[in-house]
Amino acid sequence: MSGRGELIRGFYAVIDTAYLLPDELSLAASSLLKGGAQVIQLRAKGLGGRELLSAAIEIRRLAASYNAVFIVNDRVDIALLSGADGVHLGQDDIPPREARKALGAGAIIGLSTHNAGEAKEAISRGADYISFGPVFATATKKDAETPKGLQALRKARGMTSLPIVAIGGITEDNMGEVLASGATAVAMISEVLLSADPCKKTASIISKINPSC
Ligand code: 3NM
Repeated sequence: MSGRGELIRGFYAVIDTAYLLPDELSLAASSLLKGGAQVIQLRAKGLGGRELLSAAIEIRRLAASYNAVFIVNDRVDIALLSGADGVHLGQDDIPPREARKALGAGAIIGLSTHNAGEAKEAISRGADYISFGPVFATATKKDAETPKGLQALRKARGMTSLPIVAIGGITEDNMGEVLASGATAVAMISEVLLSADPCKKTASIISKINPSC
């Protein structure tokens, strides 16, 4: 396994414009980082480049102050210009190897996968980690595929040595079985961003993943 993906484990926080206005992004990032998030992704579908870059630069600064990893969804250009640690790419986005040409050898490159075949191919495509989903039904991603379930997650686990970030319908209640099914990390969007207190929610999730005693 490439070592670059090793930092992707535990709770993978996502700051998403599905639930946040552009001027709420950095405050939300700050809450999740305060709650203990060690990985944070900015996912801002539809936001213009200027606003997106300015949010990315601010979240880059915040993440660095917490020693957390910062990943930009989809946009290699924004990852490069904001100095992010990496980028998360869909199957039809710029291929991982091309993204690495722009971002450099040390960049952490994630690839979305939705079945065992895509999970198997990810290493040879140059990814450092994969996401796998949707594990359960989700209202956050409008074009999400039908839920794959834990059996498919276990199958994907058997196909690759890369870290797997499980995504889609994951909650504090079901994350235990998701991690037990082979996920290296769990990504949650609505569970955290729609909670009454995203900082406390993050802290609670993390304390269950890494009990301190
Ligand atoms: N990607 P929530 S599912 C962004 O299957 C995303 O690749 C998915 O949001 C995939 O935690 C998803 O609110 C949405 O269900 C996850």
